[in-house]
Amino acid sequence: MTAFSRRSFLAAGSAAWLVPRGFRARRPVPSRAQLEWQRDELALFLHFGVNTFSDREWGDGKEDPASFAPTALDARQWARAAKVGGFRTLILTAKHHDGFCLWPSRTTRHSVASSPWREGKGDVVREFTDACRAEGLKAGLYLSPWDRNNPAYGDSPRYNDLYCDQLTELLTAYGPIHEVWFDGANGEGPNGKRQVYDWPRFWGLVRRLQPRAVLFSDAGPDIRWIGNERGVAGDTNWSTMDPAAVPYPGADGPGIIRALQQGDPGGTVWRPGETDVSIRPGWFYHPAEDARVKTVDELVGLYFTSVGRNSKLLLNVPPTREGLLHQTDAARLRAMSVQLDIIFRNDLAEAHRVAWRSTGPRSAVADLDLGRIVTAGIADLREDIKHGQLVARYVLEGAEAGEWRTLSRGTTIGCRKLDRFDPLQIRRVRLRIEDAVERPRRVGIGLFTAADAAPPPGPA
Ligand code: FUL
Repeated sequence: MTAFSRRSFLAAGSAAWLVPRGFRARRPVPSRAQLEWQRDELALFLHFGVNTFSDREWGDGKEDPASFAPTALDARQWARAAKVGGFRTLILTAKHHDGFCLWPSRTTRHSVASSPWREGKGDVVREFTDACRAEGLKAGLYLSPWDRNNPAYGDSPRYNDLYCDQLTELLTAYGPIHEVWFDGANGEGPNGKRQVYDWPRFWGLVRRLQPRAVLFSDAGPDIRWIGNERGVAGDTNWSTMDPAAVPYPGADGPGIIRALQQGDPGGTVWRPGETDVSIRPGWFYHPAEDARVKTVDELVGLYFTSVGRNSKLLLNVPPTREGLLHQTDAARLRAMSVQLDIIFRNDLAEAHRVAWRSTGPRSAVADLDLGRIVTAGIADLREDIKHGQLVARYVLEGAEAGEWRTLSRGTTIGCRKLDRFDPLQIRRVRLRIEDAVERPRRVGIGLFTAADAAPPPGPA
Protein backbone atom coordinates (compact mmCIF):
# COMPACT_ATOMS: atom_id res chain seq x y z
CA MET A 1 0.00 0.00 0.00
CA THR A 2 1.32 3.43 -0.85
CA ALA A 3 1.39 5.91 1.98
CA PHE A 4 0.18 9.31 0.72
CA SER A 5 1.23 12.36 2.67
CA ARG A 6 -0.72 15.59 2.16
CA ARG A 7 2.37 17.12 0.60
CA SER A 8 2.94 14.38 -2.01
CA PHE A 9 -0.79 14.34 -2.78
CA LEU A 10 -0.72 18.04 -3.65
CA ALA A 11 2.66 17.86 -5.37
CA ALA A 12 1.41 15.15 -7.68
CA GLY A 13 -1.15 17.64 -8.96
CA SER A 14 -3.78 15.06 -8.24
CA ALA A 15 -6.23 17.74 -7.16
CA ALA A 16 -6.93 18.27 -10.89
CA TRP A 17 -9.51 15.49 -10.99
CA LEU A 18 -11.52 17.42 -8.40
CA VAL A 19 -12.09 20.27 -10.87
CA PRO A 20 -15.24 19.78 -12.94
CA ARG A 21 -14.67 19.73 -16.69
CA GLY A 22 -15.26 23.05 -18.39
CA PHE A 23 -14.72 24.88 -15.12
CA ARG A 24 -12.52 27.94 -15.37
CA ALA A 25 -11.21 29.62 -12.24
CA ARG A 26 -12.53 33.16 -12.00
CA ARG A 27 -9.86 35.75 -12.54
CA PRO A 28 -9.08 37.95 -9.53
CA VAL A 29 -11.01 41.19 -9.16
CA PRO A 30 -10.44 44.10 -6.76
CA SER A 31 -12.16 44.36 -3.40
CA ARG A 32 -14.25 47.46 -2.87
CA ALA A 33 -11.42 49.00 -0.80
CA GLN A 34 -8.83 48.25 -3.51
CA LEU A 35 -11.06 49.74 -6.19
CA GLU A 36 -11.58 52.93 -4.21
CA TRP A 37 -7.87 53.07 -3.39
CA GLN A 38 -6.97 53.02 -7.07
CA ARG A 39 -9.65 55.39 -8.28
CA ASP A 40 -8.41 57.99 -5.81
CA GLU A 41 -5.24 58.18 -7.96
CA LEU A 42 -3.21 60.47 -5.68
CA ALA A 43 -1.99 60.13 -2.10
CA LEU A 44 0.40 62.35 -0.18
CA PHE A 45 3.19 60.86 1.92
CA LEU A 46 4.52 62.82 4.91
CA HIS A 47 7.91 61.87 6.34
CA PHE A 48 8.27 63.75 9.59
CA GLY A 49 10.05 63.06 12.89
CA VAL A 50 13.39 63.48 14.64
CA ASN A 51 15.19 63.19 11.27
CA THR A 52 13.55 66.47 10.29
CA PHE A 53 15.58 68.11 13.06
CA SER A 54 18.81 66.12 12.77
CA ASP A 55 18.91 66.58 8.97
CA ARG A 56 19.27 62.85 8.40
CA GLU A 57 17.39 60.29 6.33
CA TRP A 58 17.78 57.39 8.75
CA GLY A 59 18.10 58.16 12.44
CA ASP A 60 20.08 55.73 14.59
CA GLY A 61 17.62 55.73 17.48
CA LYS A 62 19.91 57.74 19.75
CA GLU A 63 18.20 61.07 19.01
CA ASP A 64 17.16 63.13 22.00
CA PRO A 65 13.35 63.40 22.00
CA ALA A 66 13.90 67.04 23.00
CA SER A 67 15.20 67.64 19.48
CA PHE A 68 11.65 67.24 18.18
CA ALA A 69 10.53 70.86 18.38
CA PRO A 70 8.38 72.05 15.48
CA THR A 71 7.72 75.76 15.93
CA ALA A 72 4.42 76.15 14.08
CA LEU A 73 3.05 72.68 13.35
CA ASP A 74 -0.25 72.93 11.49
CA ALA A 75 -1.62 69.65 10.12
CA ARG A 76 -4.55 71.54 8.57
CA GLN A 77 -2.03 73.27 6.30
CA TRP A 78 -0.80 69.82 5.16
CA ALA A 79 -4.33 68.65 4.49
CA ARG A 80 -5.35 71.84 2.68
CA ALA A 81 -2.28 71.71 0.45
CA ALA A 82 -3.08 68.08 -0.34
CA LYS A 83 -6.69 68.86 -1.12
CA VAL A 84 -5.84 71.78 -3.39
CA GLY A 85 -3.46 69.44 -5.22
CA GLY A 86 -6.19 66.85 -5.80
CA PHE A 87 -4.83 64.32 -3.28
CA ARG A 88 -7.40 62.23 -1.46
CA THR A 89 -5.35 60.36 1.16
CA LEU A 90 -2.44 61.39 3.37
CA ILE A 91 -0.05 58.88 4.91
CA LEU A 92 2.08 59.94 7.89
CA THR A 93 5.21 58.25 9.26
CA ALA A 94 3.90 57.63 12.79
CA LYS A 95 7.26 55.97 13.48
CA HIS A 96 10.30 55.74 11.20
CA HIS A 97 13.35 53.50 11.58
CA ASP A 98 14.71 55.68 14.44
CA GLY A 99 11.84 54.49 16.65
CA PHE A 100 10.58 57.95 17.67
CA CYS A 101 6.79 57.85 17.99
CA LEU A 102 4.79 60.84 16.82
CA TRP A 103 2.04 59.88 19.25
CA PRO A 104 2.30 59.41 23.04
CA SER A 105 2.65 55.63 22.94
CA ARG A 106 2.34 53.64 26.14
CA THR A 107 4.98 51.24 24.76
CA THR A 108 7.97 53.58 24.97
CA ARG A 109 9.19 56.90 26.31
CA HIS A 110 10.84 57.62 22.97
CA SER A 111 7.98 59.77 21.71
CA VAL A 112 6.46 63.22 21.50
CA ALA A 113 5.53 62.86 25.17
CA SER A 114 9.23 63.32 26.03
CA SER A 115 9.63 66.36 23.79
CA PRO A 116 9.10 70.04 24.59
CA TRP A 117 6.57 70.32 21.76
CA ARG A 118 3.17 71.27 23.20
CA GLU A 119 4.83 70.73 26.61
CA GLY A 120 4.93 67.00 26.08
CA LYS A 121 1.15 66.86 25.68
CA GLY A 122 1.12 66.91 21.90
CA ASP A 123 0.04 64.13 19.54
CA VAL A 124 0.95 64.55 15.87
CA VAL A 125 -1.09 61.51 14.85
CA ARG A 126 -4.17 63.04 16.49
CA GLU A 127 -3.67 66.43 14.84
CA PHE A 128 -3.00 64.70 11.52
CA THR A 129 -6.07 62.45 11.58
CA ASP A 130 -8.29 65.32 12.78
CA ALA A 131 -7.00 67.54 9.97
CA CYS A 132 -7.60 64.87 7.31
CA ARG A 133 -11.15 64.39 8.51
CA ALA A 134 -11.81 68.12 8.70
CA GLU A 135 -10.78 68.43 5.04
CA GLY A 136 -12.75 65.37 3.95
CA LEU A 137 -9.58 63.37 3.21
CA LYS A 138 -8.53 59.88 4.21
CA ALA A 139 -5.76 59.15 6.67
CA GLY A 140 -3.13 56.43 6.42
CA LEU A 141 -0.21 55.51 8.71
CA TYR A 142 3.30 54.15 8.28
CA LEU A 143 4.72 52.28 11.25
CA SER A 144 8.27 51.18 10.54
CA PRO A 145 8.86 47.64 11.73
CA TRP A 146 12.59 48.35 11.92
CA ASP A 147 13.14 50.20 15.21
CA ARG A 148 16.68 51.31 16.01
CA ASN A 149 15.73 52.63 19.43
CA ASN A 150 13.69 49.93 21.08
CA PRO A 151 15.75 47.50 23.22
CA ALA A 152 13.32 44.69 22.39
CA TYR A 153 14.22 44.84 18.70
CA GLY A 154 15.94 41.59 17.74
CA ASP A 155 14.24 39.69 20.55
CA SER A 156 11.67 38.52 18.08
CA PRO A 157 8.61 37.47 20.11
CA ARG A 158 9.01 40.38 22.55
CA TYR A 159 9.36 42.99 19.81
CA ASN A 160 6.51 41.50 17.77
CA ASP A 161 4.28 41.91 20.85
CA LEU A 162 5.39 45.50 21.24
CA TYR A 163 4.88 46.23 17.54
CA CYS A 164 1.36 44.80 17.77
CA ASP A 165 0.71 47.02 20.80
CA GLN A 166 1.81 50.04 18.77
CA LEU A 167 -0.40 49.02 15.86
CA THR A 168 -3.29 48.57 18.27
CA GLU A 169 -2.82 52.05 19.70
CA LEU A 170 -2.75 53.57 16.23
CA LEU A 171 -5.67 51.59 14.87
CA THR A 172 -8.05 51.99 17.79
CA ALA A 173 -7.69 55.59 18.96
CA TYR A 174 -7.78 57.68 15.78
CA GLY A 175 -10.90 56.67 13.85
CA PRO A 176 -10.86 55.07 10.40
CA ILE A 177 -7.39 54.50 8.95
CA HIS A 178 -7.59 53.81 5.22
CA GLU A 179 -4.11 52.55 4.44
CA VAL A 180 -1.51 50.91 6.65
CA TRP A 181 1.92 51.14 5.10
CA PHE A 182 4.52 48.51 5.97
CA ASP A 183 8.05 48.62 4.68
CA GLY A 184 10.18 45.55 4.90
CA ALA A 185 13.24 47.19 6.49
CA ASN A 186 14.90 44.65 8.73
CA GLY A 187 18.12 45.91 10.36
CA GLU A 188 20.22 44.48 13.09
CA GLY A 189 18.87 44.51 16.66
CA PRO A 190 20.96 46.04 19.46
CA ASN A 191 21.76 42.56 20.77
CA GLY A 192 23.11 41.58 17.37
CA LYS A 193 20.13 39.44 16.44
CA ARG A 194 17.99 39.88 13.42
CA GLN A 195 14.34 40.47 14.13
CA VAL A 196 11.98 37.87 12.65
CA TYR A 197 8.76 39.72 11.94
CA ASP A 198 5.46 37.94 12.31
CA TRP A 199 3.76 39.35 9.22
CA PRO A 200 0.66 37.14 9.30
CA ARG A 201 0.05 38.31 12.86
CA PHE A 202 0.55 42.01 11.99
CA TRP A 203 -1.76 41.79 8.99
CA GLY A 204 -4.37 39.80 10.90
CA LEU A 205 -4.40 42.46 13.58
CA VAL A 206 -4.95 45.26 11.05
CA ARG A 207 -7.76 43.27 9.42
CA ARG A 208 -9.43 42.84 12.78
CA LEU A 209 -9.04 46.43 13.96
CA GLN A 210 -9.57 48.25 10.64
CA PRO A 211 -11.34 45.82 8.30
CA ARG A 212 -11.81 48.47 5.63
CA ALA A 213 -8.16 49.54 5.45
CA VAL A 214 -5.87 48.44 2.64
CA LEU A 215 -2.52 46.95 3.64
CA PHE A 216 0.56 47.95 1.67
CA SER A 217 3.92 46.20 1.57
CA ASP A 218 6.25 44.58 -0.98
CA ALA A 219 4.14 41.48 -0.41
CA GLY A 220 0.75 43.14 -0.15
CA PRO A 221 -1.55 41.60 0.85
CA ASP A 222 -3.77 44.34 -0.70
CA ILE A 223 -1.35 46.72 -2.36
CA ARG A 224 2.19 45.97 -3.51
CA TRP A 225 5.22 48.21 -3.82
CA ILE A 226 5.98 49.07 -7.44
CA GLY A 227 9.66 48.12 -7.15
CA ASN A 228 11.46 51.49 -7.26
CA GLU A 229 11.38 54.91 -5.62
CA ARG A 230 11.72 56.88 -8.86
CA GLY A 231 8.01 57.20 -9.51
CA VAL A 232 7.94 54.85 -12.49
CA ALA A 233 5.57 51.87 -12.68
CA GLY A 234 6.21 49.08 -15.16
CA ASP A 235 5.12 49.93 -18.69
CA THR A 236 3.58 46.50 -18.51
CA ASN A 237 1.75 46.52 -15.20
CA TRP A 238 -0.71 43.81 -14.18
CA SER A 239 -2.67 44.30 -10.98
CA THR A 240 -2.70 40.53 -10.57
CA MET A 241 0.22 38.81 -8.87
CA ASP A 242 1.58 35.41 -8.05
CA PRO A 243 1.75 35.69 -4.24
CA ALA A 244 4.74 33.32 -4.17
CA ALA A 245 6.80 35.74 -6.31
CA VAL A 246 7.32 38.14 -3.35
CA PRO A 247 6.71 35.97 -0.29
CA TYR A 248 7.30 38.57 2.45
CA PRO A 249 8.10 42.31 2.74
CA GLY A 250 11.76 43.01 2.10
CA ALA A 251 12.28 39.75 0.20
CA ASP A 252 15.21 39.99 -2.13
CA GLY A 253 16.28 37.91 -5.05
CA PRO A 254 16.19 37.44 -8.78
CA GLY A 255 12.97 38.39 -10.40
CA ILE A 256 11.49 40.19 -7.41
CA ILE A 257 11.79 43.73 -8.74
CA ARG A 258 10.43 42.63 -12.11
CA ALA A 259 7.49 40.90 -10.41
CA LEU A 260 6.77 44.09 -8.44
CA GLN A 261 7.05 46.28 -11.51
CA GLN A 262 5.01 44.17 -13.87
CA GLY A 263 2.72 41.92 -11.85
CA ASP A 264 1.65 38.69 -13.50
CA PRO A 265 -1.15 38.12 -16.04
CA GLY A 266 -1.72 34.66 -14.58
CA GLY A 267 -1.55 35.84 -10.96
CA THR A 268 -4.09 34.45 -8.54
CA VAL A 269 -4.46 37.55 -6.35
CA TRP A 270 -5.46 41.16 -7.07
CA ARG A 271 -2.60 43.27 -5.72
CA PRO A 272 -2.15 46.57 -7.62
CA GLY A 273 1.12 48.50 -7.38
CA GLU A 274 1.64 51.78 -5.53
CA THR A 275 4.30 54.15 -6.83
CA ASP A 276 6.03 56.06 -4.03
CA VAL A 277 8.46 58.88 -4.78
CA SER A 278 9.54 62.10 -3.07
CA ILE A 279 9.03 65.64 -4.36
CA ARG A 280 12.59 66.26 -3.12
CA PRO A 281 15.71 64.08 -3.30
CA GLY A 282 15.23 62.88 0.30
CA TRP A 283 12.19 61.51 2.12
CA PHE A 284 12.70 63.87 5.08
CA TYR A 285 12.99 67.64 4.91
CA HIS A 286 16.49 69.05 4.43
CA PRO A 287 16.96 72.82 4.00
CA ALA A 288 19.75 72.15 1.50
CA GLU A 289 17.17 70.62 -0.85
CA ASP A 290 14.91 73.69 -1.02
CA ALA A 291 16.04 74.43 -4.56
CA ARG A 292 15.70 70.79 -5.64
CA VAL A 293 11.93 70.42 -5.47
CA LYS A 294 10.61 68.63 -8.56
CA THR A 295 9.24 70.94 -11.23
CA VAL A 296 5.62 70.96 -12.35
CA ASP A 297 6.59 69.21 -15.58
CA GLU A 298 8.38 66.53 -13.58
CA LEU A 299 5.36 66.07 -11.32
CA VAL A 300 3.04 65.79 -14.31
CA GLY A 301 5.52 63.31 -15.78
CA LEU A 302 5.25 61.25 -12.57
CA TYR A 303 1.47 61.25 -12.91
CA PHE A 304 1.84 59.76 -16.38
CA THR A 305 4.33 57.10 -15.24
CA SER A 306 2.24 56.05 -12.22
CA VAL A 307 -1.49 56.78 -12.52
CA GLY A 308 -1.02 56.58 -16.29
CA ARG A 309 0.44 53.08 -15.95
CA ASN A 310 -2.30 51.45 -13.95
CA SER A 311 -0.79 52.46 -10.60
CA LYS A 312 -1.37 55.07 -7.91
CA LEU A 313 0.98 57.93 -7.08
CA LEU A 314 2.09 58.27 -3.46
CA LEU A 315 3.99 61.55 -3.53
CA ASN A 316 6.09 62.42 -0.50
CA VAL A 317 6.06 66.07 0.63
CA PRO A 318 7.97 66.34 3.92
CA PRO A 319 7.03 68.93 6.56
CA THR A 320 9.76 71.38 7.58
CA ARG A 321 11.15 72.08 11.05
CA GLU A 322 8.31 74.52 11.50
CA GLY A 323 5.91 71.62 10.97
CA LEU A 324 4.54 73.02 7.73
CA LEU A 325 4.81 72.03 4.10
CA HIS A 326 7.35 74.33 2.51
CA GLN A 327 5.73 77.04 0.40
CA THR A 328 7.62 75.91 -2.71
CA ASP A 329 6.33 72.36 -2.34
CA ALA A 330 2.77 73.52 -1.61
CA ALA A 331 2.84 75.80 -4.67
CA ARG A 332 4.07 72.90 -6.84
CA LEU A 333 1.18 70.72 -5.69
CA ARG A 334 -1.27 73.45 -6.63
CA ALA A 335 0.43 74.04 -9.98
CA MET A 336 0.50 70.31 -10.74
CA SER A 337 -3.23 70.12 -10.20
CA VAL A 338 -3.85 73.18 -12.40
CA GLN A 339 -1.71 71.66 -15.12
CA LEU A 340 -3.49 68.30 -14.98
CA ASP A 341 -6.83 70.10 -15.15
CA ILE A 342 -5.68 71.93 -18.25
CA ILE A 343 -4.44 68.74 -19.90
CA PHE A 344 -7.58 66.72 -19.17
CA ARG A 345 -10.15 69.52 -19.46
CA ASN A 346 -11.51 68.71 -22.88
CA ASP A 347 -11.99 65.10 -23.91
CA LEU A 348 -12.19 65.12 -27.70
CA ALA A 349 -13.72 61.65 -27.72
CA GLU A 350 -16.41 62.35 -25.16
CA ALA A 351 -19.98 61.55 -26.16
CA HIS A 352 -18.87 59.90 -29.40
CA ARG A 353 -20.27 56.47 -30.00
CA VAL A 354 -17.70 53.69 -30.08
CA ALA A 355 -18.42 50.73 -32.36
CA TRP A 356 -16.97 47.71 -30.58
CA ARG A 357 -16.62 44.36 -32.25
CA SER A 358 -15.05 41.16 -31.19
CA THR A 359 -12.52 39.80 -33.68
CA GLY A 360 -11.62 36.56 -31.91
CA PRO A 361 -11.71 34.89 -28.51
CA ARG A 362 -9.02 37.26 -27.21
CA SER A 363 -9.16 40.23 -29.54
CA ALA A 364 -11.46 43.10 -30.45
CA VAL A 365 -11.59 46.40 -32.34
CA ALA A 366 -13.13 49.72 -31.31
CA ASP A 367 -13.91 52.35 -33.95
CA LEU A 368 -14.68 55.94 -33.22
CA ASP A 369 -15.59 58.80 -35.61
CA LEU A 370 -14.95 62.17 -33.99
CA GLY A 371 -17.10 63.96 -36.59
CA ARG A 372 -14.45 66.64 -37.10
CA ILE A 373 -10.70 66.92 -37.46
CA VAL A 374 -8.91 67.42 -34.15
CA THR A 375 -5.30 67.52 -32.99
CA ALA A 376 -4.68 64.75 -30.50
CA GLY A 377 -1.51 64.10 -28.48
CA ILE A 378 -2.68 62.09 -25.48
CA ALA A 379 -4.77 58.94 -25.20
CA ASP A 380 -6.50 57.94 -21.99
CA LEU A 381 -7.51 54.26 -22.05
CA ARG A 382 -9.48 52.58 -19.28
CA GLU A 383 -10.57 49.05 -18.52
CA ASP A 384 -13.48 48.64 -16.16
CA ILE A 385 -11.31 46.92 -13.57
CA LYS A 386 -14.12 45.95 -11.26
CA HIS A 387 -14.38 42.99 -13.66
CA GLY A 388 -10.61 42.43 -13.53
CA GLN A 389 -7.78 43.34 -15.89
CA LEU A 390 -7.72 41.67 -19.30
CA VAL A 391 -5.87 43.54 -22.06
CA ALA A 392 -2.35 42.26 -22.82
CA ARG A 393 -1.51 44.09 -26.09
CA TYR A 394 -3.08 46.93 -28.04
CA VAL A 395 -2.50 49.40 -30.86
CA LEU A 396 -4.18 52.79 -31.11
CA GLU A 397 -4.47 54.23 -34.60
CA GLY A 398 -5.78 57.48 -36.02
CA ALA A 399 -6.74 58.68 -39.51
CA GLU A 400 -7.56 62.09 -40.91
CA ALA A 401 -8.98 60.80 -44.18
CA GLY A 402 -7.75 57.50 -45.60
CA GLU A 403 -4.53 56.21 -44.19
CA TRP A 404 -4.29 54.82 -40.63
CA ARG A 405 -1.30 55.94 -38.58
CA THR A 406 -0.15 54.45 -35.28
CA LEU A 407 -0.70 56.84 -32.36
CA SER A 408 0.55 54.52 -29.64
CA ARG A 409 0.95 50.86 -28.83
CA GLY A 410 1.37 49.06 -25.58
CA THR A 411 0.76 45.99 -23.47
CA THR A 412 -1.42 46.38 -20.35
CA ILE A 413 -4.12 49.03 -19.88
CA GLY A 414 -5.76 48.39 -16.49
CA CYS A 415 -7.50 51.16 -14.57
CA ARG A 416 -5.90 53.89 -16.64
CA LYS A 417 -3.24 53.96 -19.35
CA LEU A 418 -2.05 57.36 -20.53
CA ASP A 419 -0.07 57.52 -23.76
CA ARG A 420 1.58 60.66 -25.05
CA PHE A 421 2.42 60.81 -28.75
CA ASP A 422 3.40 63.40 -31.35
CA PRO A 423 0.27 65.50 -31.89
CA LEU A 424 -1.53 64.42 -35.02
CA GLN A 425 -4.59 65.66 -36.89
CA ILE A 426 -7.19 62.93 -36.90
CA ARG A 427 -10.88 62.43 -37.43
CA ARG A 428 -11.18 58.70 -36.83
CA VAL A 429 -9.70 56.54 -34.12
CA ARG A 430 -9.31 52.78 -33.92
CA LEU A 431 -8.23 50.79 -30.88
CA ARG A 432 -7.16 47.25 -31.74
CA ILE A 433 -6.96 44.86 -28.81
CA GLU A 434 -4.53 42.33 -30.21
CA ASP A 435 -4.30 40.08 -27.18
CA ALA A 436 -6.06 39.65 -23.86
CA VAL A 437 -6.11 37.03 -21.11
CA GLU A 438 -9.74 36.32 -21.92
CA ARG A 439 -12.45 37.81 -24.11
CA PRO A 440 -11.82 41.56 -23.77
CA ARG A 441 -14.46 43.89 -22.43
CA ARG A 442 -15.04 47.39 -23.75
CA VAL A 443 -12.21 49.82 -23.10
CA GLY A 444 -12.93 53.50 -22.43
CA ILE A 445 -11.15 55.84 -24.84
CA GLY A 446 -10.34 59.48 -24.07
CA LEU A 447 -8.35 61.80 -26.33
CA PHE A 448 -6.72 65.08 -25.46
CA THR A 449 -4.77 67.81 -27.22
CA ALA A 450 -1.35 67.92 -25.59
CA ALA A 451 -0.87 71.44 -26.99
CA ASP A 452 -3.47 72.60 -24.45
CA ALA A 453 -0.89 71.98 -21.80
CA ALA A 454 0.28 75.57 -21.39
CA PRO A 455 2.34 76.43 -18.29
CA PRO A 456 0.07 77.13 -15.33
CA PRO A 457 -0.28 80.63 -13.94
CA GLY A 458 1.21 81.69 -10.62
CA PRO A 459 4.42 80.71 -8.82
CA ALA A 460 5.79 77.36 -9.81
C1 FUL B 1 12.01 52.93 2.85
C2 FUL B 1 12.69 53.68 3.98
O1 FUL B 1 13.95 53.11 4.28
C3 FUL B 1 12.85 55.11 3.57
O2 FUL B 1 13.49 55.89 4.56
C4 FUL B 1 11.47 55.67 3.26
O3 FUL B 1 10.70 55.67 4.43
C5 FUL B 1 10.81 54.83 2.19
C6 FUL B 1 9.41 55.29 1.85
O4 FUL B 1 10.74 53.48 2.59
O5 FUL B 1 11.89 51.60 3.12
